[in-house]
Amino acid sequence: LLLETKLHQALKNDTLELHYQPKIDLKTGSIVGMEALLRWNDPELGYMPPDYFIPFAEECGLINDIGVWVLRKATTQAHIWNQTYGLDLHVAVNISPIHISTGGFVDMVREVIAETKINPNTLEIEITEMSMLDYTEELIQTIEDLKSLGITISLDDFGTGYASLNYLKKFPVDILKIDRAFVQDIVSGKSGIAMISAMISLAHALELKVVAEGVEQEEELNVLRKHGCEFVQGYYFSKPLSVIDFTNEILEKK
Ligand code: G
Ligand code: G
Ligand code: MN
Ligand code: NA
Repeated sequence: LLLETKLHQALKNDTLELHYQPKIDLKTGSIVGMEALLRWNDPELGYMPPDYFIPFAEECGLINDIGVWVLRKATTQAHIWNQTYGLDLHVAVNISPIHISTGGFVDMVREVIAETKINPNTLEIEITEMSMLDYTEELIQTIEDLKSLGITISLDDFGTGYASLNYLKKFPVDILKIDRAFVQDIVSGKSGIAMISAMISLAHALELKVVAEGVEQEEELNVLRKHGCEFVQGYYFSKPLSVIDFTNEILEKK
C-alpha cells in the first residue's frame, strides 16, 4: 500500500523522470532518435528500478496513468529538441500490453499528439513480445489505427518471450528490437552470430527494420553491421541520459 501511495504521489507531483537513450543509424553513425525510459527516485524509498515498479503498477492499476504521463512527457521533450536543434529525432515510448488493450487508447494518443504538437511520424510505440500473447482482433485493429496516425510500432524484447513466430506474422509491427541477451551472445561463440543473423534475416523477410539493443562492444557492432541491422542502442554509444545530460552530451556536441 505504501508503494502504491508513493507511486501515485510521484505521478501527481510530476516527480517521475524520463531518461533518454540515443538510437544510432548503423549506416551513417548518426543519431536518429531516442528511447524514453522511466526513472523513479523517491526521497524515502530511494531509487526504484522500473523492472520492479512497472509490474507493480500493472497489478495495482496505475499503469495506464503512467503510460499517459510518459507519452505526454516524451513527446513534449522530443518536440522541444527537434524545434531547438532543427532535427527530426524519433522518440520511442514503452507501453504496457495492459494499457494498449484498454478501450480509448488510440483516441488518447491522438489527443496527446494534438496537445504536444509533435509530428506523429516521429513517435514510436514499443510493445513487448508478451503483448502478442494477448492476441485479439481488437489489438490488431488498435495497432493498425496507430499506424494510420503515422506512428511507428516496434516489437520490444524480441526472442525472450513465449510468443511463436505465428504471432509475428499476424502482428502488423514495423520494427523488431532484438533483446540484448542475443547481442551479448555474439562474442560468446558461433551460435550467437548464427542467431543474430537468423533474426535479422527473419525481420527483413517480413519487411521489418531491426534495432539491436544493449550493444557494448565494437565486435558486436561489426557483426550487426555485416548482417544488415539498421539501428543500434547501447552503452557502446551511450547509456540512458537525463534531459540535461542528453542535451549537453549528445545534442550540443553534434
Ligand atoms: O531502463 P531499464 O533497463 O532499467 O528498464 C527496465 C525495464 O523497464 C525495461 O524492460 C523497460 O522496457 C521497462 N520500462 C522502462 N521505462 C518504461 C516505461 O515508461 N513504461 C513501461 N511500460 N516500461 C518501461
Ligand atoms: O525497454 P527494454 O526492455 O528494451 O529496456 C532496455 C533496458 O536495457 C533499459 O533498462 C536500459 O537501461 C538497458 N540498457 C540499455 N543499453 C544497455 C547496454 O548496452 N547494456 C546493458 N546491460 N543494458 C542496457
Ligand atoms: Mn524498450
Ligand atoms: Na528490449
